[in-house]
Amino acid sequence: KHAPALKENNYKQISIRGIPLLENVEEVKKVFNRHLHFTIVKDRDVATDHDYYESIAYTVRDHLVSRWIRTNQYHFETDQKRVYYLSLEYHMGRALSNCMINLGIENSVDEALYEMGLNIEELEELESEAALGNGGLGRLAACYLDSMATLGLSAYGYGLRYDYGIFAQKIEDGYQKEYPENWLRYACPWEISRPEFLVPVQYYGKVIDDKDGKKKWVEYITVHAMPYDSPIPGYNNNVVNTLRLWSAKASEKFNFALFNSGDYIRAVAEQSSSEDITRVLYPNDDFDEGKILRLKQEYFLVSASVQDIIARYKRSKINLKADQQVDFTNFPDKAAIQLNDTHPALSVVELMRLLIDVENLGWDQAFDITKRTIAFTNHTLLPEALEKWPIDMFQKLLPRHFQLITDINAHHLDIVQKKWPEDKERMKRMTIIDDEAKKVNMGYLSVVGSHAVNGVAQMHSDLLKSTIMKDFYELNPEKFQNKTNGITPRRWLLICNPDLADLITTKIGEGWITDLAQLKQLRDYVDDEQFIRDIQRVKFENKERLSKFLKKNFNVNINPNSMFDVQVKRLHEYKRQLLNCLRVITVYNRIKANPDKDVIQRTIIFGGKAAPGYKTAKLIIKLICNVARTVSEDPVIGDRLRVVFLENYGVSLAEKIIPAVDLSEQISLAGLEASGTSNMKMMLNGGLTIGTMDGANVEICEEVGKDNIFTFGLTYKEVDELREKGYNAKDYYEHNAELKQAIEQIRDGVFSPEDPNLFSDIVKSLLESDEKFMLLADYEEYMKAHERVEQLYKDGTEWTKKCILNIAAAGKFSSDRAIREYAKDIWNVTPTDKKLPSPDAGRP
Ligand code: T68
Repeated sequence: KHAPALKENNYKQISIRGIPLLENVEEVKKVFNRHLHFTIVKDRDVATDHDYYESIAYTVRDHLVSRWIRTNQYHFETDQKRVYYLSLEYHMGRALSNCMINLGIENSVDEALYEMGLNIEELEELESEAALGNGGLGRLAACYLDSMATLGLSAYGYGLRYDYGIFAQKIEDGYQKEYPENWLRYACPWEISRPEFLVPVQYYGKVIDDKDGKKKWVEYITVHAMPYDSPIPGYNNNVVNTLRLWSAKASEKFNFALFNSGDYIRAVAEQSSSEDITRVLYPNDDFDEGKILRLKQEYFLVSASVQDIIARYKRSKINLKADQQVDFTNFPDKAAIQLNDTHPALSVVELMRLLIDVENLGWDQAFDITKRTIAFTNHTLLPEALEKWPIDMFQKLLPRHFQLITDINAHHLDIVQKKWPEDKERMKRMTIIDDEAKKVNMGYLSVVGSHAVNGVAQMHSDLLKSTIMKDFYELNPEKFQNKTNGITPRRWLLICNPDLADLITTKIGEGWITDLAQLKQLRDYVDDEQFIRDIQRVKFENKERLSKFLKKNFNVNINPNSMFDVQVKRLHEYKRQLLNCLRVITVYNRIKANPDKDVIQRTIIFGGKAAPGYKTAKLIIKLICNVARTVSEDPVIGDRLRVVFLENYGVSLAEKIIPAVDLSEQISLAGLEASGTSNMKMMLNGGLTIGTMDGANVEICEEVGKDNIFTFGLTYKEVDELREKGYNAKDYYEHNAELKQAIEQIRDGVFSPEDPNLFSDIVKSLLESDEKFMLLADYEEYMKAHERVEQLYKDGTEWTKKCILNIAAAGKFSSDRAIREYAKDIWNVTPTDKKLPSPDAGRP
């Protein structure tokens, strides 16, 4: 029953990657059988496909282990500066194919499984994905781990091991429903728990003055952080770094009073409440809910990680040799801590606390060390996303930290006052602790406690300096930098689009895999007719594959001969899926009005999760689904237009969609999307962009040239001016008949005949209160841009040439480039392209 399609498998053998040695294949089979027997404890009569998946995962993991141990030994020996990436989110996706590719063993594994009658692609689908992130921010962390390992950095990711990552999205009757996703139901073969490195984390209690005049935190409760380590293999360099995720474990002392009072059962039962800290990922992107459990999570990550970092410093080579009190003077030369947004901003205060209260350093030295160690990345300008904790809540949960922030703030305001003695307003604006609003501003804390602050695309970094961080920029201009985001070319081309990867390699060799700028050599082939045909064939086959997958898994029918026009990303008003929807309605109306006109066939694909509490976003999903239904039920439309909303968009689905994209929708209002990264993924896979001048779109346009991208809409400056003069939706509504018609149809229930008022809130906000997202202001130009798209698409060759130019220009958007910049400008560490010795080559 496992006999795989022979043709497909034969085809996969014809590959430029890692020629399999028969020995390896035999070895893989042996290890696989050993794991099925000894680890899974099954025989072939009762083994399930999932058992086979686990056996192959353990087999691949075995290949990692000695490299992993070796990497740690090597990092100890060389004692180079370590980089610590702290993030509340890691959207890793599946590990199996990534590990096989990075280790260069995928062909041996393929062949071995084939000989045993198993199909690797089917088994891969059984891995539950580690979806411990919301959107771009969590995926960025995952791409950066891949690049740090590939560049040979001694780097560690620190995060939380949520029992439940992002929810599973189902679309029921057009509505989003959220279901918990228990990704740990089957044990995860990639993680190793390390109970011996358990770390205590403290909450609540109070601070007293000790006899020797020191501050002492007492009467706190303790929760333990249990580390789980996962391997992060570099590409083909024998490096395996570590992602350490913390899980909350009750401390036996948690309910000491209850234990002592003899209420043993209750004491044990209540332990689970402290373990709730890492139960679930908050499903908001670009939104701060301000819940105490979230603050507990943030401190949990920070405290466990910073203690771990200090412990590693203390047992590092220089300190073991020193044979004396550990000297923290060199700490910033041995550790760099990067904050992925403000979520781990408490690192500033926790490092201060540990240096002062535990390591007995003076305040000034502790603050100097802290600033030189920590750096901060901002991912958004949206006011509703900026973290500000209520003073009461903060002070109760973390009394010692509140004191330390008060001290840091006093020190900071002192400097501000010296620089601008007369400027009371500025002092008020710049305070970390806002006594009027009774909030602690985590963004300001992050800037004050760091030596470097960066945005995630040039435009975003510029706006940081001129808007939300203006005062701070004027105080410390030298801190502010840009680090334009990137994506890993391993997962987002080599693995997800193997046929395109092979095609590129036949032309320019495989250097691009670790040096993506080499793609520019493809420009030499832009007029090569055979190459153009090959690119077209690969794209078509990817579209066919996606169509089959959607048919099989979602019973969705799409036509691979149509243009795949795709907007997949979290659902958020600022990303303007609703603008796309208005466009869809207009296209629909045009076909109806002019059924004999020759138009290109389009499949318009949406996908993305809305935060469970975000009503408007959820209603937009419903509208898109209803429009899709109306279009598909209309006999006049035929195969000219198809609209689909794909369920449960995440990393694994993205890997299937991205290679099949013709047109990439990146249509946020200028100034609101910090960078975007799906724009980069689609470009790299030969999709053309239709987009506003926002985030990294600006740089995509610079790289590929404005003739090879469809830009439209207000610039940031124009948005600013329009807001200044007053945005009036009715101006656009009254002057554009097609726009008016589309909105009226929504208002009149054309897409919701069973409940004509269903979308009245959407209509109301479009017409009365949309100065935030200005949908109508960009509608007309958006429609025109789509007409240019259509014109070009009619000429398959010209279209494909632009695809080639886009791939050729995507080099800048490699996360390797981004990490090289962080390494040089922020962390002061040096990447290497040298391989570590392979495991059979003796200890380094
Ligand atoms: C995204 N932010 C940016 N936030 O929106 C996107 N927020 O432009 C950028 O490309 C990406 O970060 C990477 O830099 C997010 O994804 C969140 O997910 C988030 C999570 C919790 C709280 C706030």
